[in-house]
Amino acid sequence: METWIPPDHPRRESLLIREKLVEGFREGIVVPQGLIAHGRGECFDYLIGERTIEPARKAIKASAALLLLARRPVISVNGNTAALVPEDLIKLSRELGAPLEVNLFYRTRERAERIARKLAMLGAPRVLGVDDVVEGVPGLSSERRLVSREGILVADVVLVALEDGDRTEALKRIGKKVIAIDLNPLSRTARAADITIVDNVVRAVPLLVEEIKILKNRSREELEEILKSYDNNKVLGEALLHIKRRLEEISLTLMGSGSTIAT
Ligand code: PTJ
Repeated sequence: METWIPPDHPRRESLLIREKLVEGFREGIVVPQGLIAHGRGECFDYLIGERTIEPARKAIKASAALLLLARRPVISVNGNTAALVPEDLIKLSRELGAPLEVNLFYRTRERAERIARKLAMLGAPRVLGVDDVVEGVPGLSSERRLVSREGILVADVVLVALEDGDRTEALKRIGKKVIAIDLNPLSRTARAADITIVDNVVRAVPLLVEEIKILKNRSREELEEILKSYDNNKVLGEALLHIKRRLEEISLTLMGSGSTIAT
């Protein structure tokens, strides 16, 4: 990727992530609205401190357990995740033997094909959601209602990221378990999902792959035990408290250091 960002720029990592999205936009993978959605995510990432916080680690462990217990897990891919973490999603798909499914809010056939082609070119074993879609999510009027007959329609667990609350709620209504990756702990998706990983997809997906490798050989009983002790509302509350404490600390440090204008 060509970039003008200086190697010593203090916000280089964050700027490089933006570049990936801009490149995805130029390739016709990301929609302009995806750039705006990312900005909202960046803001929450700034508030949590741009690192994977403890509540997210708990959610990642529970997600790994749920995905390993699932009979038919499916990984939903949109424009932003296809631009940001395509290789990691493919690793996740391989590790679980679960298909990737293109599912878009701003769906056009051309963009769905483009995303599927990109994933296939990078080595994805199975990509659904282009020619195989049916109207499979009752009560959902957005294009996200179009789901694969062999994927989300028959899945028991669906992993979503940068999602709209409507679909998460609709998937729950038809009996799916939903795992969401969302930097905003207040979003409807975050609150409706069974497990919410409050973290940036660029950190969360690789960590999820690692956790699945660790838990892969555990018994069903052990995995079920992990899920029994998991409480999503508690984890969301902990994420919010983390933000509150962090802001308090920063505020007190600022106020203690003083900054009067010399005259
Ligand atoms: O590719 P499409 O057509 O499916 O459209 C995708 C977008 C992202 C445009 C669509 O799903 C959308 O509008 O999403 P929302 O409703 O804006 O929700 C995005 C959520 O993801 C917000 O809560 C953001 O805080 C969060 N978010 C943004 N960037 C990241 C993120 N969460 C994790 N990692 C990020 N990098």
